Amino acid sequence: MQPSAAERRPQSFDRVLSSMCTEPHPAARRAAERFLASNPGDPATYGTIAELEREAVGALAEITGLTDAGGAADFDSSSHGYVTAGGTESNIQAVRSARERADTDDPIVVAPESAHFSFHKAASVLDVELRTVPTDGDGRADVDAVAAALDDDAALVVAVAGSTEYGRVDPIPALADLAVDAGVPLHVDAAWGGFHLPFSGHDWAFAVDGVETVTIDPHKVGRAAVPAGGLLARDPAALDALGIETPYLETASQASLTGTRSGAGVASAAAAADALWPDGYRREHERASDLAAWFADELRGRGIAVVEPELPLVAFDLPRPTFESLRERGWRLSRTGAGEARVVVMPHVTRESLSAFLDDLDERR
Ligand code: 0PR
Repeated sequence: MQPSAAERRPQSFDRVLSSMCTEPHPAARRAAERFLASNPGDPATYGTIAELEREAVGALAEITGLTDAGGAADFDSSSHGYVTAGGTESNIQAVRSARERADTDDPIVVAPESAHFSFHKAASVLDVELRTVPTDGDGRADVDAVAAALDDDAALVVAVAGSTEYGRVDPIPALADLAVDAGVPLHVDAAWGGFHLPFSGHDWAFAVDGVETVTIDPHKVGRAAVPAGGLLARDPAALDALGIETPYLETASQASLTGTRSGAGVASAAAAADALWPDGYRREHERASDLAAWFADELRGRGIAVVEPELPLVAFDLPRPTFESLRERGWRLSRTGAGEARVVVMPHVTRESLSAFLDDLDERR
């Protein structure tokens, strides 16, 4: 007989290789449990979680280069962002804000085809046209193709910093130049990549003029609890554009898409950043990058074609029968649209787990 829901245990992360979720940091887990019943959507009632949200957004502002390390004394984090329910909400809200601020009746969002499917949801919900353009041969946005897709109705350009399938980082400075010339904001989706990029040497966020909004998810590489996401805006007006009057709450306006929100997500995002920013995240970036490079070498040594990793995500050729038989052995793998297997080197993925995976792979080839 199945144990009751209260007694069931989640599956272990040991063989989970393509998820972008991971084990939360122990401090994040404890904070999540304490704030399970607090609603950051009602900050005047739940003041402590509102304060933790300001801290979490303050940390995300440092990570994305909106403020310097230590934060600016007069920086009001609550007017520059909030903790969302994940990358999908952040991307929908970035599109919504751009639509509200654009001077056109038929707004268009231009995005590389590598953009996450949440932009298709955004276009559908918000009744805007999503114009996707091809990527270059290596999976990054093609700047000329983006330029060609811009016209007077363009409301937003999207860049991806850490693509879902290949971990690619678009040429953000070039896309930002284009966007500035066209008078259109640039949104950067760093939902997964955002906790690696401060250490990888890329120009990717608010340090680049023209980047107006950024998605960065604490519940992925940030090691907060699911589903803590982040939306950041350079200009408070971009967040104001999302505000809806809240007649019966003590606070006058709400920018989030959802109403009641996860106090666990918010508290754990603040606690994880407290524990890990910057040194812990830097160490994890270095560990995961080294491990991805090692794994790519091991695969190549077996004569397997590998997509050279940029951030710690390795895509490689794997015939379908081998893929299926590894899944049957319990390995949780997924495939790119083009059919490669992908391994996302998340904090729970170790040299030991990848060695065990390679042993199973060797047996099946
Ligand atoms: N932007 C990027 C670049 C993403 O990779 C993702 C999620 C999102 C936005 C959307 O984020 P949320 O799912 O938090 O709304 N990418 C993964 C994907 O769709 C999400 C994922 C996570 C899938 C864990 C499976 C899984 O086990 O593949």
